[in-house]
Amino acid sequence: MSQETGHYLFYAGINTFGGYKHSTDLENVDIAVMGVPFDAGTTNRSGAKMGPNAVRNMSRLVFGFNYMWEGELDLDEVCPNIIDYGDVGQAYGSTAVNSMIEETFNHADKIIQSGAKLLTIGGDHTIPYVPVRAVHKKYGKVALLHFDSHQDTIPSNGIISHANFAYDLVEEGCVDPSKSVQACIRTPLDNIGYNIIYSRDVMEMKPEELAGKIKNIIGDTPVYLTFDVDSLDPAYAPGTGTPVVGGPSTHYMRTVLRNLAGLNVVAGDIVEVSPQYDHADITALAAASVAQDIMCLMAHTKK
Ligand SMILES: [Mn+2]
Repeated sequence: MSQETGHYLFYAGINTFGGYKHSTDLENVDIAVMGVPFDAGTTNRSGAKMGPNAVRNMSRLVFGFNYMWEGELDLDEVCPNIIDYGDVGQAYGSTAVNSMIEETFNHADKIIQSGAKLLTIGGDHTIPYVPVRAVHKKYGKVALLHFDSHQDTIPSNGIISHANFAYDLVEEGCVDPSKSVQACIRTPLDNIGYNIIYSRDVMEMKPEELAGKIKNIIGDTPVYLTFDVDSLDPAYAPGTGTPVVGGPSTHYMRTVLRNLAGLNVVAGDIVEVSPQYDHADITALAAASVAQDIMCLMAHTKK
């Protein structure tokens, strides 16, 4: 007796993101998914370097279906050439941050210049330094759409951690904060000019309303979307280094993303999954699901 198996059985075969082929050939690629297994920037509990493979593993359970976008967009039809680019930027020791940034930039730049959309799987929140610089090089000043419980706007003053990119990238001129949104914030710092939507206000809004506010602010500016998994309440994403209670559910945020269709998302990431603190892969599953939504937002611009 033979059975039809293959990619429908997520536990079998070599692990690639979503079951897409592993390749670094960028010819006619629609979306490249790249892992950056790096967490030397964490200020509290480390472990996010184990994130890319944990998210890859659960992604194969997720990508057999696409319920959130049914009737709106068929990802594989709009984007027939999606690749798992593999991992880059792994580094340790006293030069880890600079090594990660240098190596990862070469790959991110190549992917963005090829015309492909780039989705990076972290890794900690140091990672956006790299793809945001790469998209700035191609598109000029971009809007940052930043879902997080933290603002990450502490000036690095040269000592780069996962808490600085949203400040430094404005200072560098890569991000226009007046066109950008930080949402789900619940550890307030000084505001350096971003449109901030605090978590307590998010929790009072329907997801459609939050998406509408975001679209009004960003308009048609090219967007870099960074999704810290700790934007979700720890009940839905316990496997992360710096959890903060008081955030939305995974379904709520997926509905927000679904309602952001039309934004010009040129690249994005999902970061801060730390499988060591996870339970039953709940956080990796959430991250893989959100990754699918971000890819659909990217695909939507090609429709
Ligand atoms: Mn965070």
